Amino acid sequence: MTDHRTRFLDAALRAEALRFGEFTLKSGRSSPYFFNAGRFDSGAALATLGRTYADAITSAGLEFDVLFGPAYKGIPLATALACAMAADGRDVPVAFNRKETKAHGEGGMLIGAPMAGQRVLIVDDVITAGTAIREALSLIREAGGVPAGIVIGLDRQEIVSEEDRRSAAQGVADEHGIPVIAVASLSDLLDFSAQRPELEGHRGALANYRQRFGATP
Ligand code: OMP
Repeated sequence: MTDHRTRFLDAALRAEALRFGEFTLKSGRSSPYFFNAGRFDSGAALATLGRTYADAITSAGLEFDVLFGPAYKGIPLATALACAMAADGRDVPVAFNRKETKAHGEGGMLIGAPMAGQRVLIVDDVITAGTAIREALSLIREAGGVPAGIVIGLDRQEIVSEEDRRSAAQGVADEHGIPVIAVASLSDLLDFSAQRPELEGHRGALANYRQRFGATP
């Protein structure tokens, strides 16, 4: 496992952003684990998170002009990532959206750097079935931007559906012709849990879940 994966999973455990138990997902599936990026709720935790995203992007060699953080959870993620990149000497523009249209003031749904004609990298928390990411892709295209890729914290590597057994990340990558990369994945979590005695009791449930909903690699 490359270092940013371990640092990400470590930080997620420490922040209790990664929890084990029984959780109902947006897709209706019942999962033995859940990733809640909202638990990265301090400056230090967000700085660590931003660093792991920046390192994952560098190691994947993604090219883009603007970062886009979809409301709500993508907003602090894109911001933390932009700060980490600035510390590395690259000042990258950042944009995000609001969920409600605002009729007064500056109006509109988009805030921050213009996306028209720019290669836009979407920054989000997690991909399960890919619904949230597809919405963000439409927003960028409506703004005249060119989606250049997607970076997420955790790829749950789940099948799109019983009929389409690709992972949702793979489905989105194929459909839109852009790379989808993750700081860490369910496979990384399984490897990581083998090194952590405190996670020993959860390994069986994670492996069963992957057996049931995991995508064909
Ligand atoms: P998809 O839209 O199905 O890809 O699911 C992504 C969304 O699911 C996220 O934006 C969250 O709202 C939620 N989610 C998590 O935050 N963490 C998880 O571990 C799993 C989910 C989920 O419901 O699948």
